[in-house]
Amino acid sequence: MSRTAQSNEHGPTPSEPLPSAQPPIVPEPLRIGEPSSAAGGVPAVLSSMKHAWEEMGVARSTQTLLRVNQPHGFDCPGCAWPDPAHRSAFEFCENGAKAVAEEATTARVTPEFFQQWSLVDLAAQTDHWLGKQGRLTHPMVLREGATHYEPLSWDEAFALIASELHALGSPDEACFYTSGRTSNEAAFLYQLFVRRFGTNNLPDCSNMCHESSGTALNETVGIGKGTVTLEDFEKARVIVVIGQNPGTNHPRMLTALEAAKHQGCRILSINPLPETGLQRFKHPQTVRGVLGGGTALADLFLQVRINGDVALLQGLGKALLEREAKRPGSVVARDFVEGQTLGFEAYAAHLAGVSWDDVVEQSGIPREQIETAADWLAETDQVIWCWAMGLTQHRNAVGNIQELVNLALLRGSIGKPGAGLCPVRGHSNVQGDRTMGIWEKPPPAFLDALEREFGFTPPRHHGHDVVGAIQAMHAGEVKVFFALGGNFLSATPDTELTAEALRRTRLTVHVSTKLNRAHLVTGRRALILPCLGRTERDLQAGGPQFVTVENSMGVVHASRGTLPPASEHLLSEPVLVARLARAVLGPADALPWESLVEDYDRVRDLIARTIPGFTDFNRRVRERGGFALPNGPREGRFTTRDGKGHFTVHEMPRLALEPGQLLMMTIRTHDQYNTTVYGLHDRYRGIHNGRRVVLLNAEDMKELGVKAGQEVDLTSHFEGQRRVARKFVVVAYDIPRRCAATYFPEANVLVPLGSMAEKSRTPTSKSVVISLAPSVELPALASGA
Ligand SMILES: Nc1nc2c(c(=O)[nH]1)N[C@H]1C(S)=C(S)[C@@H](COP(=O)(O)OP(=O)(O)OC[C@H]3O[C@@H](n4cnc5c(=O)[nH]c(N)nc54)[C@H](O)[C@@H]3O)O[C@H]1N2
Ligand SMILES: Nc1nc2c(c(=O)[nH]1)N[C@H]1C(S)=C(S)[C@@H](COP(=O)(O)OP(=O)(O)OC[C@H]3O[C@@H](n4cnc5c(=O)[nH]c(N)nc54)[C@H](O)[C@@H]3O)O[C@H]1N2
Ligand SMILES: [Mo]
Repeated sequence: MSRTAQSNEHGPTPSEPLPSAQPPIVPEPLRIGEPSSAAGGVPAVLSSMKHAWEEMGVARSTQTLLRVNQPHGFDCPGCAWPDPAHRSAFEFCENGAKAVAEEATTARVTPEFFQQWSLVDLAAQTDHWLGKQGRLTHPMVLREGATHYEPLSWDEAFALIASELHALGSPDEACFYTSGRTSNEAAFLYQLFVRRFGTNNLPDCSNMCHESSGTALNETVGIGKGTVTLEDFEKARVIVVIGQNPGTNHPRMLTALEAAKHQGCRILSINPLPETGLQRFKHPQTVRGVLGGGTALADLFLQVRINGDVALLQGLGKALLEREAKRPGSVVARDFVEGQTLGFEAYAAHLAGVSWDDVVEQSGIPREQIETAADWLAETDQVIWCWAMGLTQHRNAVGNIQELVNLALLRGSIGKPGAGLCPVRGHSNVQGDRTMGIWEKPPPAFLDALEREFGFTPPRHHGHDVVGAIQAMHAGEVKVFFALGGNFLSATPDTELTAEALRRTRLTVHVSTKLNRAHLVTGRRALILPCLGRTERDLQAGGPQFVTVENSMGVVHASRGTLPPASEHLLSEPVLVARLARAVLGPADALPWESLVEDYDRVRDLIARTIPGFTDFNRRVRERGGFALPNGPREGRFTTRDGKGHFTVHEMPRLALEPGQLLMMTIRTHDQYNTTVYGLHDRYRGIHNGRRVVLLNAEDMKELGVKAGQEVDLTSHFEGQRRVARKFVVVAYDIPRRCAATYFPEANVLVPLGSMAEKSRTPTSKSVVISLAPSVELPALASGA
């Protein structure tokens, strides 16, 4: 396997293969069992312990896991679900334990490792294998034409980036990506540096995630965030979980749902799949949960067709308005609607024209079930709407979310206890990063504040989002790509096209904790810059530092690592950004970058002076549990320009499939964190030892003439373009007709770059039109050809 490192001035010869952008297709001894009947319980405890012990050993596991989400510990790098006021000693879940183990592993990726492994050889390994190699220890460079990374000093790394950035024709020829784990302090400094450099090219993972929620909510209620707190879950009478799989992706949310159930709250689950976590939950950290039968969660499960949500939500609205017509004043929150909202008449008129036949056909839900759900919504206004990627990644994603806002406005279910909107965020600080100004379309007021505080003229024209960045790199308009975290190559749509876009740049830079495929598909030159993770001690000249994050419910709190750093060569993200800024902006730049990061309180003072809601930041963040940011709609005040909540009207999208075509969603297994593959078990869905599967309805399988266990090639269809992914194993599953499911990121190659949500430009990762055909053996091709 090992080849010696070598570089030459002329780049790889044409016959040399390029590192592959997609994981290799390896034989997987797939085992299909029954989906689990309950989430959590003993298997969850065993699974957390297995991952933790394998990566960290027993003593380190105990020491580390006891610090997760504690007042003096670190924020779990898993998800953005908030911490309860009364925490238990074990305030983490199975998948949080895996996220922590992934970072706190004792394995290391050293310069010797990179000397042994060429990029082509590394790219032939699976994503699971890449992650298992451990933490990155040194800054590494891929010189022009080289086949291997080699170590370099931090100063050399920053000088190299500075020279490439200075050589650009305009600052807009560089893009600066952010993944949502970056702390508030690092994010604030980063956007400040990027804008001082002169561009708003700040794409982030949010563009692929909850951008549709932000767009939908800003337009209708005036804030791009949710309006509930964790306490609202204790008071709600109905909680709707739509397009979200909390059992896997936000397991601690199940605790809140279980508590709500015990208070008599009903739970309505709307999903194409009967996700285990929503059916029954055994709390893995209570005796009752581990030994008992657990709690049945969902009272009603509406098995909606993929992208049938607008139809379903309009059906619910229609059913509510029919009840109102029978008993005027019984359902529509008249005072609220008249006093605080606009657009109700147009909405009601539109629903009057929607036919029940269309609702039932397009949603796939029988009318009786819609009527039952409508009865619940008519009985109480204490309703919380929770959603995630099942709503945000469709062409009509903004419409999906605005239709549920319509229902909340109709019943007056915003701005009162036990009611409101709850987009459940993904990355642990994705919401905070946006608050700090990581946004390619910064609001003018934000730029005005930067201008006032820092005395420079920030660029005003909008920058590239994720899709725009890929297109611009592909067109040769963006020549330097810098990523603060994440795995841009594998997380984005259209893997092969994105790979080509990255390869056309002059320089790609990744600030990372772990090795991933984005390090292997590079510009002419590339850097890997290793940084501290959440779990690690951050010691600067001013003493031990902590950082801050904002959770899904707008609460800002501290996160303090305790483990010794994985290597003495790591920089913290704030320090890394400050040193980069100095190298690029030069000694004359007036900001005291070096001293700012000696003590992060100084960064927080700048945040307090520029960002609304952060007054007295340093004092308030030291209070137990942190503090909540202002939220108009939560406080009963819409913050739209006219101060009103807005009803909106949307055409019902119609399923338009040709014979043989299916609508495919790309989803997460129980054993991954986005592109990080922890293991090969999707335990709750009963799929073991493999990820290259396609879940199909048994009736569709018959019609298409495919059998369980058979290998098929998937072709996606978009505007006359075709994309192919080879060798997926067919699994018969409880999924609506003409729907299919595959796993992210293996199926990203099928997601067309041009297929985006209207307004939010989020790739439509849950609405991919595919057809399938039995796999045929192709003659072996050189990889990358
Ligand atoms: N362990 C773990 N935790 C995570 C992550 C992880 O990868 N692993 N990722 C984090 C991130 S960044 C995010 S954004 C969140 C993601 O959290 P989720 O949004 O829960 O993640 P997905 O697996 O994409 O699941 C989408 C869910 O929506 C359903 N769905 C798909 N299409 C439709 C539709 O058209 N209508 C409806 N009603 N439902 C639909 C799917 O069946 C699935 O249950 O989780 C965060 N937490
Ligand atoms: N088809 C399809 N595509 C999708 C989705 C989907 O549902 N379907 N979901 C989308 C969503 S919701 C999201 S959020 C994106 C995710 O996109 P990204 O955020 O870009 O991807 P991740 O896989 O979360 O990034 C993992 C990498 O982050 C690095 N990392 C981890 N911790 C740290 C840290 O503390 N600091 C730094 N600097 N680096 C760190 C590690 O090197 C790791 O390899 O993917 C999107 N892509
Ligand atoms: Mo996400």
